[in-house]
Amino acid sequence: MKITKTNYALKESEVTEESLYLDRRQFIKKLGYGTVLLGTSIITPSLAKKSTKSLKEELTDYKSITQYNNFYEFGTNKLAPYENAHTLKTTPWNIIVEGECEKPGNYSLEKILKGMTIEERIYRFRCVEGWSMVIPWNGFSLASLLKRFQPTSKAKYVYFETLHDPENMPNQQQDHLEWPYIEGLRIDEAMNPLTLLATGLYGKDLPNQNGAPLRLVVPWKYGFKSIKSIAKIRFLETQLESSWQKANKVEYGFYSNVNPNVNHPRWSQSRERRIGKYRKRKTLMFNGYAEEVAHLYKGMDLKQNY
Ligand SMILES: Nc1nc2c(c(=O)[nH]1)N[C@H]1C(S)=C(S)[C@@H](COP(=O)(O)O)O[C@H]1N2
Ligand SMILES: [Mo]
Repeated sequence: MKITKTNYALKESEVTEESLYLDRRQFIKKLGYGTVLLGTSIITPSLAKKSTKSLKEELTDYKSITQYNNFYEFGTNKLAPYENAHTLKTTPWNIIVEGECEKPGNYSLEKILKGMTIEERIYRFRCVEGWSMVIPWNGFSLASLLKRFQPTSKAKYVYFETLHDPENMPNQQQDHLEWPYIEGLRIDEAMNPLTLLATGLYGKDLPNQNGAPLRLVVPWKYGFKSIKSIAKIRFLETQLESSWQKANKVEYGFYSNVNPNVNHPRWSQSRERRIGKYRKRKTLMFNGYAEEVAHLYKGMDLKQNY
């Protein structure tokens, strides 16, 4: 099967109830993608295990996921991205790759996606405001893309930039944040198999308000780390300040790991409310992914490195 931008997402009819309960490998087999997908290196045992574990979570409905968003380029209230993001043109889309890697350049996203494997997984995705959603993303692991650019041994961090286009992103004409939006990860965080680049959700192409055509999902970090509409990737030896760090260093740190024991200066991070649910629930360390990611922070004081 040839994978192009248009058939990259699963059809809605393929995201069945059953698909949410099957192990990902079985699911893909059932869909008949078979050989194309199963021979790939990105299907790791930890991913397969993770998917069965997270499959127990009840999904947030499509309407909430796509009409309650943070995308400041299109306005600061939660409905604004749904109302305004249609002005963003997502094809053609290019990604500039710079810095500490062997293969910098200006890449066509369409070309990158051709030949990429599909991953359908459920990722829990949580936001610093104290609400959370469970979203069935589709996309691929960030590592599988970054490896193509051959980062050098000096690449200790990787940074992402959202498109800078004040004409089509009207709020970039206002200074809510310093534009373009930037976010970064330590290279080992970026290479962790849980770190995802999403191209769709619920089997459909990613809506603009959720960060089309390509957005980061870091399931164990607060929502703002998940940068939308990525137009640039930079490999760096040193840390930079992200947009939120620049906006408020005291409130937003580089790591931004979900941590119920470390509060945001203005609110507790010990509990959260799932969108659509009344009762609050306890927030889990690393958003429930401690088994997969706690080793990345071994020996670090997470109160200092918030
Ligand atoms: N470019 C860009 N990316 C962004 C944001 C933004 O304002 N601009 N908001 C972040 C925040 S604060 C959150 S909570 C998530 C929201 O993602 P969602 O709207 O798909 O739920 O996107 C993150 N990525
Ligand atoms: Mo957020």
